Amino acid sequence: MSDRSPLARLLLAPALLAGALAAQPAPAVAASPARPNVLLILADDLGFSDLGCYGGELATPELDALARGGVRLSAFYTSARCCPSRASLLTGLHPHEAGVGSFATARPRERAGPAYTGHLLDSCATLAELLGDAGYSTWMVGKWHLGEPGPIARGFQAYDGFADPLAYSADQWDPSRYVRLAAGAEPVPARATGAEPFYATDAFFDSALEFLAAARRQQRPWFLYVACSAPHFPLQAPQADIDRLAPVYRRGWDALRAERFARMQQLGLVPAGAELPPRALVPVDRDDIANGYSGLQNPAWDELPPARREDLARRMATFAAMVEHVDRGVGRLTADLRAHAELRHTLILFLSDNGACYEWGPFGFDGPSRRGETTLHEGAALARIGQPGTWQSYGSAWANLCNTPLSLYKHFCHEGGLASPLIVHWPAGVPAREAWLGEPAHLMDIVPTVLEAVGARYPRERAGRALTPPSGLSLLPVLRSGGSLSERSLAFEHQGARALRRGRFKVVFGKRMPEPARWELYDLAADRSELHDLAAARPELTAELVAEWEAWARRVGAEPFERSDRPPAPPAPQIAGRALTVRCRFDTLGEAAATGVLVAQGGRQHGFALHLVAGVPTFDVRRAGRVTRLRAAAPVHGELELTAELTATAMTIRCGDRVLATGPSPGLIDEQPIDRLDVGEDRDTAAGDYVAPNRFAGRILDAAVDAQL
Ligand SMILES: [Ca+2]
Ligand SMILES: [Ca+2]
Repeated sequence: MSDRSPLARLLLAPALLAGALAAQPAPAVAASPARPNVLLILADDLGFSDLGCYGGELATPELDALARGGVRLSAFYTSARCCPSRASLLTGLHPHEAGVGSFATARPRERAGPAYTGHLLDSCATLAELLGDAGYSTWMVGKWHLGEPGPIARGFQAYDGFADPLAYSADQWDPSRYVRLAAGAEPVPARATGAEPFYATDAFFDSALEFLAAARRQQRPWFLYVACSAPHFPLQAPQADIDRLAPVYRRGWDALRAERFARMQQLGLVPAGAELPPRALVPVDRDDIANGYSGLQNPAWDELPPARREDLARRMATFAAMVEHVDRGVGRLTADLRAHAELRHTLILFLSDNGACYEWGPFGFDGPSRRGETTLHEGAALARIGQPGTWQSYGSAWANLCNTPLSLYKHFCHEGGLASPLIVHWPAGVPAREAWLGEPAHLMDIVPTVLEAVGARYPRERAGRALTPPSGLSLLPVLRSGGSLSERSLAFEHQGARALRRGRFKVVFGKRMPEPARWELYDLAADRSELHDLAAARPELTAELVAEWEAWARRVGAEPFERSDRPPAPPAPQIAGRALTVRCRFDTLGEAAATGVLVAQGGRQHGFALHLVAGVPTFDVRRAGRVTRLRAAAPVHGELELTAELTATAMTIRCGDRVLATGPSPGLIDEQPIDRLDVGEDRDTAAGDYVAPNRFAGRILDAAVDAQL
């Protein structure tokens, strides 16, 4: 970074940007029927039925107009979370093939394999790179969330968005969280701090318009990727919008869910006669962050105290206002395209990156995620919701509304995690279609679709590197004339959640449920809400689809397969009624406050876990669901060996010969756990008081469990 003042760097920005543009190849021709412009707009954590044209009560007239002039898909799928979805969207690959099967991270797990590298692999090309090669100018605003290499290194000429390429969210009101990047130039602030009221979603669309103006000067077709960070938390929006929308949401999620469902039936998105599912379950998690509803159904609106309802209505009104700002931004872009006679020759795609987000209980949270704080705002404090300095989510019950009538939420491979709206608008290339296009499609199809639309091919290699061939298929034939793609299955894996859809049937494996996770089978043609599990009635079909999922998981390196460089966990020892000695030698790889499981056996009923919490050696023993925790007094780091002992009378943690902590025993674990023995993580349900799998990012050098009668 330069040591010039931020203001000097800001003033340099236009010159640097112009310099970056001048370095591009000579102008060719602007958009044409054969080479349309491409405008890809991504919303963040928008629910399946939030848009007006999908049945939502949110006012989204601009997106509804695009839908009327284009095509809407009813079975479009994402990847259950922001970063894997973005990886898939930009590369035409499954997230695992692109290197982002789980989180984007600068510190991939030691033995997780290339599917979990945490940034885009060299073996994939981005849509920006491919369209740049095809002579397009390439622009991005918003949320990257794929770490380094960032948007410029991966093919965009200019970027205006998150300063932190790994960030999953940022304060919408704080301009210092955003940066402008251009090829060959130093980063500069996206906006002068304090110069004018800053609101990120509006600022992203300001920049998008600015980029369009710059693109036109280049006389080439352009690709603009608008990656909104709305309506992801923190829920923030101008107060007047929230005031206006709050009365809608004071009516509560039960009434609004029923109304959405009825509208979806009128729109033909849900079959007439379908049943509205009961309120969704709150996933099993720490009771503090789940607002006391861990494993329970979301509460009825009318049963909540008035003060809670007021607080929640404003949270949801803030979410709705964020979506309205996205819609208005889309309207500004389409007006600009119309004014420049470009709308006809621009392929516009609008989608969300995953389903609505439940984090973490029905009342939402305040402040850092997972800290377990939910503030009930009353009186004058209500008006502060969503304003500068706040950080709020809206919780699981509103997310349930936003995903009406689908099952569960973001994080899950049930339909509520994976299903997104997709609107395609391209007057010169795709005729408007009133009926829903029901062909199952996936965001990895966007790259092949766009490449076919612009007449480009996916190359076998690029810049001397062999590329993984795209796993997606071009949707253009079905967008143009309906019908079906060649028969294929769509498979998913994200942090333990799994699914495979083939034709009308889907197998799905849950997590964080009160019952142990197992494969479920649904007939989505009859039961899109995944209410009637057919696995027991159709065991052969279930096994066939599960085997297909496993073959896919092995092929793309999705967990639990292909982690060949991680030593297989030893067979789980018999521990019921025995004294235990758990030993682990490990290296935190320079991390001073590492967190994660060293050795764990068992799950949410019985088991033990030796783990680190911000570097502090911690020993959890779970008996009949209850955890007894022993903690060392201070954190550790580096390469060392810890030993944890459980006897009938004591729990002890040692480092070598030194006792770090000792305390009374809750007794021996008196039943053999169902979950296996794990090293470096805790699969399936959590033996300790944390969220499974709670992976350790360091290196496990050796581990053993000794059980003595
Ligand atoms: Ca997201
Ligand atoms: Ca476990």
